[in-house]
Amino acid sequence: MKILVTGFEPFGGDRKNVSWEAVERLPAVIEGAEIITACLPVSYDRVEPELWALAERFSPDAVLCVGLAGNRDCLTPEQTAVNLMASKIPDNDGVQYQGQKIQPAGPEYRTSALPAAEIAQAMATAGIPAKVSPSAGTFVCNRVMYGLLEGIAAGKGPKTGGFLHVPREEAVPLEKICQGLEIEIREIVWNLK
Ligand code: PCA
Repeated sequence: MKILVTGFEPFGGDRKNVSWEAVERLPAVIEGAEIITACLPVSYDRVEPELWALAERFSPDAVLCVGLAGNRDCLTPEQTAVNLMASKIPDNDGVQYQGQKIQPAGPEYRTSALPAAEIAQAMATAGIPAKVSPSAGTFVCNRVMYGLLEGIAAGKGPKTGGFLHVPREEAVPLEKICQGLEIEIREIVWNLK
């Protein structure tokens, strides 16, 4: 079994992005599954092609994308992606959408293929600050989650996948973020077995 786990490069003037710092530290194998890691660009337009290029290259059974939610104080598995792009800041290509749809003919929302509430509960039980989130926002993280769920629904390769937002290290230490991330991956592997 193979799981593709992605983090994001820094954006918005930050020098690092804790999502990639955490993903980078994952062990090569979790519960017998091979863990493949990659860092995605904070680009509305390039992020999805890059994700599917990785999926084509590695044929993962599941994909978990991880990103930073700088204003949150705990780990938040995402329940839904919305068909909307809008942000107060431009992405790393200088692109800034202000209300455009991701897929003009696509559904308003796509629901995570992963049991987000159960995963948040499993983290909380292990002492990791975590809470399920109803929405991945409207920036690049939501953009890639929507595209990932669309591809899974269309039978593009991975059987399942979803999105995890993590807080800044000032809110939750990196070690705890890494532990929470591993808990989510174990849940994904158990569900696939
Ligand atoms: N967080 C941003 C994009 C990249 C990241 O790590 C977001 O929440 O959309």
